[in-house]
Amino acid sequence: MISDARNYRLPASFFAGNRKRLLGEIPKYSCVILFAGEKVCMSADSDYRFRVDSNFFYLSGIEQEDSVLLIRADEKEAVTTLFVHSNDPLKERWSGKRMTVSEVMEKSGVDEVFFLETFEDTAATILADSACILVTDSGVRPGPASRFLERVKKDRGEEKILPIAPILARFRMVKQHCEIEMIRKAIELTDLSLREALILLREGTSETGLCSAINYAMSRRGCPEPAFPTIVAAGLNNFCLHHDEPEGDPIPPGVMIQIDAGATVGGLCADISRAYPSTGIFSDKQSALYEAVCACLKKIITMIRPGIRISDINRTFRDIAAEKLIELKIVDRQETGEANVYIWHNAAHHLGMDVHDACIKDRPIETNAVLAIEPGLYVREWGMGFRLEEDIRVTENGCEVLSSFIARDRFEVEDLLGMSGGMIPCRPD
Ligand SMILES: [Mn+2]
Repeated sequence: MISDARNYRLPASFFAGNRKRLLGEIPKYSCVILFAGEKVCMSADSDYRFRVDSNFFYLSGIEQEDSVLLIRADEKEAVTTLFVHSNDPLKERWSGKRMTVSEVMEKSGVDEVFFLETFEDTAATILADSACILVTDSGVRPGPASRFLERVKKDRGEEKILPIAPILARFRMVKQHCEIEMIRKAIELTDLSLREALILLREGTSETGLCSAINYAMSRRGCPEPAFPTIVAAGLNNFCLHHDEPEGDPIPPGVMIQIDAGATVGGLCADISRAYPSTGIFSDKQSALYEAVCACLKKIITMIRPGIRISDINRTFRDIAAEKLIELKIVDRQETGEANVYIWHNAAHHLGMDVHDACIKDRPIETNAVLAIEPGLYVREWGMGFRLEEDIRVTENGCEVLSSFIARDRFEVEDLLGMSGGMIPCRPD
């Protein structure tokens, strides 16, 4: 069982392997240039916590801001270089230690490491070389990648640019063994965090209480930033899918609590959703809707195998969901189009370094793809709506539910909550 996320990281051979594979797919005499990204200002002189660009990380293993990766592919061989911040003692006094050259070498396995001060000269040389094909990112966000792309377009025109994103999306759609191991650990950490938080429910708590408990459990085990803002939505807040500003009022008895949370380990994400009755025991209506969503989830899991597409999953989900809504008498059999009123989102996405991971839209799924499967139903008339979400790995003839050990069965959930229907009055946080 995981005790600390910091004990796990992808090996340098993973990043070196990704670079080698990329070289097999780009023309000879090209230059790959990728940017880690920069810190983003929050307000005045405070920045948001830095989050590295995932494509940069996939090829370098480095998470330090402003770093640049350069791969020069000549006729015969390729040289990989990382440009990183120098170890400025004054900056380190304020902002903490930067990686040393040998740490960068060890984590990334590149051929050489230079300080960023030398990057401009190198960039100018590459841009002046009219034969060279530049392989770089689209730079959708403002930042160094988009600024560099603008410069290339101006100096060289668009025809010498090869976008890297589609190539890397194709790679990233199929996970390697070490990535799957990291996702397994991220799921374990998410499970631990959920279980710790749910203990609070026994004595009464708020959305804020649960949300902070989940984040705290992750953080103190080496995951200070979850894969995405933790969602805890009780009662009518169920009807905000990304309710990530938890409220401090006590959660009343008799409502459903949607939790959607995920830890990251080694740069890979988990994404798990569960729904719990605040009283600890499902009422008849809660149980009926819960079983309906479970049935959708189970049905989807049986259909997953190599060759299917995300759109197949979504179509199956909508069909079975409509059937369940009719069974529950929420929708009339004569008006099945009405089911869409209660189906608010699709039921699957790729999962990896990004929680909604890179993919080529609707490309058939291959063995070792990792998906989050998340059917949900939202019924305003009943005052409740929720999704249940599992993370799965596609196998040669089906799929493995990586998160199967996290209580989901209705009776397992009631056991886990351990409240026997009696909740001690809520205590505001
Ligand atoms: Mn998800």
